[in-house]
Formats: sequence, structure tokens, C-alpha cells
Amino acid sequence: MNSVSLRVALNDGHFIPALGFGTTVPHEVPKDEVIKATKIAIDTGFRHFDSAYLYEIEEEVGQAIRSKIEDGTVKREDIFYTSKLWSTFHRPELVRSCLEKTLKNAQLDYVDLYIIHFPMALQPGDKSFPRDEHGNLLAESVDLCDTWEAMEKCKDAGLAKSIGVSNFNRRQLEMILNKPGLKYKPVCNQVECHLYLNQSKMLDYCKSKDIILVSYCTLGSSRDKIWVDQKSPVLLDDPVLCAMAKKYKQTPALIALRYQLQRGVVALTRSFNEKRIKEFMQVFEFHLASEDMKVLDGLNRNLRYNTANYFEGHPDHPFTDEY
Ligand code: WDT
Repeated sequence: MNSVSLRVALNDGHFIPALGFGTTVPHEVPKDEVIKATKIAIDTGFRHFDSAYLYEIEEEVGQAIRSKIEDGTVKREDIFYTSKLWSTFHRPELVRSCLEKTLKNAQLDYVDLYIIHFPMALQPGDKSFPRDEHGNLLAESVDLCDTWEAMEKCKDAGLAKSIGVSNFNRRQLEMILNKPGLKYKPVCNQVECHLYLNQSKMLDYCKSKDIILVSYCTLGSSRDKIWVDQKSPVLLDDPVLCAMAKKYKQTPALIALRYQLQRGVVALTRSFNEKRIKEFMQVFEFHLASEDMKVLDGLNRNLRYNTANYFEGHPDHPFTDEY
């Protein structure tokens, strides 16, 4: 079994590969590295790529995918491409324009999945994080249900095969699910999820609503200085995780990934290192015993690497609720 064959059904009839490759690039990494890594990932068997308008990398990711289509490795329909609506485009009349920019940048006709990046609207304009002269974030209030209706129109127009959300708490998900006249349920909620923040309550809630939980920071994040607290513990150094890796003759990263797949989470991962990208495919070659899954469940400590501190003070900040 490999990532090509392991796909998970979405609530709208489409399928998503259980293992996805992240495409954000830390500031110190040249953009060419993303092209290289994406091509290696496709050659290795990855078929699911997670990107966003915010990342300013969709041109390069699209170029890498196109080159792998041109050389005959894959067809467009083999690839699952996710992008995200940025917060300055939440006004319903702006939603489609953000998706169209993504499609133009990546040179794609459609995305497989389009998700609301954060449940927090910001004032429209050129800046991703608009601020006033005092440095205060320029938030605005746009009803998430209105944004969602514009997302539904993108699906109806064929620009997105599936639509979903990201970084939503339970209350915000419920607002969408309870919307009068809801046409499409979100297919997923993409949230930070790993051994130190295992999201068991959000996962149970999503399962009860036939919504897929997609995990980001699955290996404990890139620890990028601009958004991760450098004092936070390094997930892949966890002694229990490392001991289990030894027991299974796998790496800690593979145990952390396998844990998510076995509990029904669609897992995102990322590396710029060819050896490690190839190593990820080993996740389909072993099984964790249920008692070991329980040991891994016990590592949870509700530790968030991405506290979305760039949105600090936003009235709709999702991480103020328990989950
Ligand atoms: C600067 C810009 C700091 C990382 C954005 C923090 C960070 C969103 C990813 C992301 C942010 C953020 N990512 O994919 O690695 O918190 O919005 O999607 S962020």
C-alpha cells in the first residue's frame, strides 16, 4: 500500500490522499527548494499538496506539478491540490477573486480543495496582515456564513472540487453546519494536530459530522522563529516517541505520522531533504499495535506550536475556546 492507493472519502463524494505534502517555505529557504522538493515528492508517491495564497509559493508549486505532468509521471487528475482563502478576502464579493489569483499563479483550472485559512477576517488590501499606524491589526467582522456561501459558489462554478475550513473551533464549525439553507458541508477542518496536541475532542466531533480532520504541524512544526516559541519542546526528541521508534525500527517522524493515519486523520508533512521525503513512504509499511496507540495518546499536553499570534486580539480568534 502507498499514498497513491490510500485515499479517504470526503462527505461530497471526492477522495483525499491520506498523506499530504506541505509547501510553505521558511524565510531562509530559497523558493527553488520548493520546486525541487515537490518534484521529489511526486516521484516518491505523494499525490496531495497543501498550499495557500498566503505562502506566495503557488507559482513554484504549480510549475513543479506541471513539469511532472509533462514528463508523464502523473496526470492532473492524479494530483490533489489544496489552497486556502486568505483572511483579507473574507467578504463574499472577494472570495472568488482570491481563488482566481491562486489558479492564475499556479496555472491550474481548478483546485481539489479550497479552505478558509483562518476564521478571522482582515481588512482588504495589499497587505496580508494590515495594521494601523499604531501597529494594531486591522480586523473586520464578516459573517463566516456569508463567506461560506461564497465558497459554495466556487464549488458550483467548478473552480474547487471540494470546500472546507481550517483553524476553526467547534463553535465556528457549528455556525456553518447550522446555517439555514446550507448547500455543502465543509469536507474538512485542517488544524494543528500532533502527539502533543492530539485534538481528540475535535477529532471525535468531526467524525460525528462526517468531516475529515487534516493535521498540520504533524511532526511538531518547522519551529520557524517568526511564529513558533523557541522554548517549546521539540516533538521529535520526545523520549517515549524515540523509544517506540526503536521498538518498531522506524524513525520518530514515521511513528508520529502513522499515529495520525491509524486514527483516521489525514496527515500533512514536509521536508526539503530527499532522503527524508522518501522515508515518509515507509509510513504505509508498518502498523502500530493498539496498546502503543494508547501510549501515544498519553503524550498529549495541549501544546500549540502555532498560536496564530499574528492575529492576537482578533475578536474571532479560534484558540480561546477549549477546542
Ligand atoms: C507570519 C505569517 C507568521 C505558518 C503567517 C505567522 C504560519 C500560517 C503556516 C500557515 C503566520 C501561518 N504554514 O503553513 O506553515 O500563523 O498565519 O499556514 S500564520
